Amino acid sequence: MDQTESRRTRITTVIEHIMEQQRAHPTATGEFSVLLGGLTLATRMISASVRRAGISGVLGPTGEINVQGEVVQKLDELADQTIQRCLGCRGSIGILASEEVADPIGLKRKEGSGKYIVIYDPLDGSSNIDVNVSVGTIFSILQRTGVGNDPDSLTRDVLQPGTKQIAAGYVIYGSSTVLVYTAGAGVHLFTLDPLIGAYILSEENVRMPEAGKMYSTNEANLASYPEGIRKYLAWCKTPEAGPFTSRYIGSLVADFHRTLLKGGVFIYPATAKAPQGKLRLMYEANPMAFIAEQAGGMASDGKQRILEKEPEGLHQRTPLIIGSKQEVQRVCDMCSE
Ligand code: FBP
Repeated sequence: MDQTESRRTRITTVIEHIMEQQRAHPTATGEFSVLLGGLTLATRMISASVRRAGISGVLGPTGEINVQGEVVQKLDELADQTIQRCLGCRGSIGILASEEVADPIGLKRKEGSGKYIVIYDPLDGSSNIDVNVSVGTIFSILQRTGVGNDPDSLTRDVLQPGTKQIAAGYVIYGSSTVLVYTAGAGVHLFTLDPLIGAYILSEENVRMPEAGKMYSTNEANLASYPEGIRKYLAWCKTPEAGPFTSRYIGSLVADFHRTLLKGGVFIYPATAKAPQGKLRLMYEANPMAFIAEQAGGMASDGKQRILEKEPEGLHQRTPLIIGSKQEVQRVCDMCSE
């Protein structure tokens, strides 16, 4: 029985898995697994809230508008507060940056290094919350480069390119709750066992298929898509290319998770409504791009590798083309013709 087989049959929790990975790092202090412990606790609490949403009065809007100009859903707010509570008390974290909060939050540290930055989308797929369709939490982890706690120093520290991520992941609250993460040594899946309340290793070193005849995009926006994207989607419908199928859930976590496991391509380009694209670079595109590349896939904005984009703002948007290498490359080739 090989090591992976024995690890799976041995019931491995996510914290054990990361501690085993960290053992390979001579400089590891255990602070990272404490951080991840905070994230797994927060997402287990959010998972419980999502599952009971219809009977606990947390469906619907709060009436607030967030920094994106979007109506804040009660579950968005609950998820954000839960993450701030669970991570705010962990000494290894120096800065939190949330989709729901305009500026990075500096955490004054008595103990602990405060060396980590956690950038996150507390509840992705807001338009699907009230209709019981999969939503999720997305996170990206960086290391602080500075020490200041004034707003400029915090923002300067957060605005690092995706190549600087030391870990990234997401939790999808679907038919089951699944945590997917990478710390730069492959992509691993953990399923939350609601009976014991622990994330258990369910798949290790996941590989995204090199190709896949499935595209995922909101074709209602087709008329205002860039020409290269329209060309690619038209090509997918030709006998020469086909048969392709189309799948679009409208929650990035769910559409990306399917693409990770089954292959294909997810496309959210610039549109008339969103000339820079809709999805956010720091807490949607970068973490998904890190996972995609670690699984053998690819992520681009049509011109540039997502992970090499120099960020200019915490909430900046970007076009996103992500998925199987062959498909993403084909889309980019058609965009550059
Ligand atoms: P938030 O819900 O976190 O704001 O994320 C944006 C999002 O819902 C993505 O999950 C999804 O891919 C996209 O917007 C759907 O956009 P549209 O409704 O325009 O297709």
